[in-house]
Amino acid sequence: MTKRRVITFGTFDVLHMGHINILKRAKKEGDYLIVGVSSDELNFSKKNRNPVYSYKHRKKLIKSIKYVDKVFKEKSLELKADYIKKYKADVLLMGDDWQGKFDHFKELCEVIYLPRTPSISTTEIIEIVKQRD
Ligand code: C2G
Repeated sequence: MTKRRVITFGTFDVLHMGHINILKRAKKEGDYLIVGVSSDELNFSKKNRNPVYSYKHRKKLIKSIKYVDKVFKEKSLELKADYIKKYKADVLLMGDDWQGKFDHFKELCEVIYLPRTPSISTTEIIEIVKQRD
């Protein structure tokens, strides 16, 4: 039987339970999980700040998670169709903060949005740490 390949994307800066939960649930949707980790430049353009951890470190962290089979660099938000085709993804999976944003890829693969883990985000962790100084 052919493997069902799932692709997901994210910055995954300051790794936390929300990230682990979505990767675990993403893997359950198939057999092989491919993760596009945002480049530092893409993160800056999305969030207007540099990531706390560089791409090199974020890639290493994501690669070491047992649910993840393959990691690559997401260089642009506009390249999703190319990545879906290149990695032969059967499913594009994202957290529901992206609900509806990727529906146009339904002609290429299945598109699934999963609920975000409540009450945790990289931005919030950065704020908490700042307040402790
Ligand atoms: N996430 C989650 N629960 C949280 C926080 C994040 O489920 N509490 C999910 C997000 O929904 C996303 C993934 O974890 O699917 C990665 O989150 P981010 O690093 O914030 O990713 P983002 O910067 O939104 O990048 O091409 C799309 C982008 O690259 C996604």
